[in-house]
Amino acid sequence: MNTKLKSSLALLLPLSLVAALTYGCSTKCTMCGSRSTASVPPPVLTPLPPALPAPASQDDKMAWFREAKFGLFIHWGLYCQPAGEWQGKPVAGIGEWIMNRAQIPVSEYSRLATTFNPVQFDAEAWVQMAEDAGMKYIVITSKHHEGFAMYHSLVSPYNIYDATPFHRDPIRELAQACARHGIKFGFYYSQAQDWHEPGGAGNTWDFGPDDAKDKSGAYDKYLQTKAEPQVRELLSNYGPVCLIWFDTPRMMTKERGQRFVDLVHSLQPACLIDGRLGTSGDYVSTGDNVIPNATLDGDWEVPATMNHTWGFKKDDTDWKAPSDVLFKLVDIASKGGNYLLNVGPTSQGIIPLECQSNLLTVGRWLKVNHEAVYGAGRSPFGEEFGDYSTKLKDKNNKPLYLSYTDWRCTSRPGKLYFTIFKLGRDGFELPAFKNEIKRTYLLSDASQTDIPITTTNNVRLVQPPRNSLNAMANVLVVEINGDQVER
Ligand code: H79
Repeated sequence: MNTKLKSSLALLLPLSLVAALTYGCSTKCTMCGSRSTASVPPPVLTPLPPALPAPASQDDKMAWFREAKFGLFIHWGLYCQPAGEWQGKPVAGIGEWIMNRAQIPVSEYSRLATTFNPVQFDAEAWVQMAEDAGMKYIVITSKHHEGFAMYHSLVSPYNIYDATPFHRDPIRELAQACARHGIKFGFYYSQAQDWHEPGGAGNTWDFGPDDAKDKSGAYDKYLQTKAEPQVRELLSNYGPVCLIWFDTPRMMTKERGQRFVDLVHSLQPACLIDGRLGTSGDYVSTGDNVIPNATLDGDWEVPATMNHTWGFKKDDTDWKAPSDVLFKLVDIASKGGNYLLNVGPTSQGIIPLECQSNLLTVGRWLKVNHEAVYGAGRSPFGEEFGDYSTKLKDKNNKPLYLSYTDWRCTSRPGKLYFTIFKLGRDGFELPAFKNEIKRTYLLSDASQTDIPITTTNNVRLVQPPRNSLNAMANVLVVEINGDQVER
């Protein structure tokens, strides 16, 4: 449309209509918020970097993980097509469990592959989103319990490259994009449950009870002919793998678990193993969406999701608000852990836009306040986390734990970062400690203007300038004498 016509139209028509006439009249997708349905051309494949050398020590091995704090979990599989609905009826529960919850036979469920064609998938866009959200690693489902490989597997034809019209390997494309962006890349792999295989755990509706598979040797056959060879492929063909995220270790004896450990160590000694293999890994995984009430020693990670499902469900748009995600991230970091936060892309290959937008808001905050999060140490306090109610009881009739959400503290030698979520009228009351305070300033203040502290009756109050505050949270840096807090 020429400019003259456009401007004369603009006089007569409302702006939105002009935009529609100018840019094409696409309606907004009610599921993911996307306006476009245009397919994205596949990237040209370039060589991937080699796997990393063996780390010199466990500390060396864990270094990137301890620095990272925030990762993107992606649950993507055939289940994103039914998206929580089977034969016109909603199926309760988490979306990636639909095959189990609706007891769908393998013969029917596997037909989902024939229509899976996520033509809007854009690895570059996903990785850019993760980077902009301030996430340092990505973990994607290479195979979930449904048994479908989301990469080009030579071990089983039940994979996205061979069994779908898409005929591409999104894992390969993501590996390449991650390498380009300096984002670590790892895999979720469901080692025990595989509802597609007669010997895999979990599918009792087609293949009978699991203990029979264990006794007959079918389970070991599944492990040795599918799970182990697929883990071998993932560690051989996709460049450096930062971690493997095993899950639900059903019938995973020490011996069976050790075979996976040996495989990972032999192929990529720098690759971490999560806490759900069935034998001990490199770090502890908390329960799904479970944030501990206090600091935990050692290395650990909270797997959690942006809404109430992991795989995409069309009727779950209850995204966590940016302020909630930010609180959880700082809360977890202050307790010594990492936050692996999940999104479920659609069958078109789109991460729902509102979910993206909330993550990007967190990323903008982190751009300013990154020093308080990445590589930062635990809180030296603890009273900020919460306390047990003197009145209310939990479901086990024990005193109910009430979480406080006013502030969290992270640390570095000689520095405390108080991330303040709720600033009282009188300012922020510093917790008691003996160290002399050298300087106090807002992390968002490039000039690091010192904020005076007023002390009355041994209570130290800091009153940050109100005009420059972020609506979600503000980080007060307190530089102290001595590396550690003395109380
Ligand atoms: O991948 C995500 C979940 O699918 C997976 N872990 C996260 C990271 C997971 N596997 N099992 N579980 C979580 C526990 C599942 C419990 C339930 Fe159910 C699934 C509750 C409702 C559906 C199984 C089926 C138990 C009751 C019905």
